[in-house]
Amino acid sequence: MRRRRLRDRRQWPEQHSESNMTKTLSFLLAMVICMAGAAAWAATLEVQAPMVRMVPPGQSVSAAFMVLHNHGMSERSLVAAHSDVADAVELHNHIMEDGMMKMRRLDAIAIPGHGQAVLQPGGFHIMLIGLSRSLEMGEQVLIELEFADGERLAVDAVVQMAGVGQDHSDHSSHGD
Ligand SMILES: [Cu+2]
Repeated sequence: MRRRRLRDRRQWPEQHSESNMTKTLSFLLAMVICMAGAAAWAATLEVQAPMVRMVPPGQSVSAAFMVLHNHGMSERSLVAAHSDVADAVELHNHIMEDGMMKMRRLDAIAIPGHGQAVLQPGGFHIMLIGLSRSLEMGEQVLIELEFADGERLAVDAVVQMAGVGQDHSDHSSHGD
């Protein structure tokens, strides 16, 4: 079907020379390899323990945390996140400046090849600004992650108290 469509569009002559056929075959083969490659490549990102911090009704900001695993060789880059529970969704980090913990907006969070990026309280996080509704304990919030190469990954993040289910205890900061 795809072959016919291509042929029609390009209006190839009735009689195909052998080299044309060879070209067609290698083109199709390249496409198949490409598609197989894309599937394998998409599976190289893994999201672990996605969660959204439970906040009291009326509070307008929250944050999402998770661990992003990159099973591929090359670095990946999280460049945006989207969710309909908030008016704006931003990538943030906490930095220590003049002895104070401050939040900074980031353009991207890098996930090294065969490495991970940990989004957790006091560190990298996805900031949910202007919550469009109250969060309920235990509910799942859909968050779409957008990567530099255009890949989008949808994750269901569970609303829970921050710190629960996380490996790293958080003594350093209660600020975020
Ligand atoms: Cu923040």
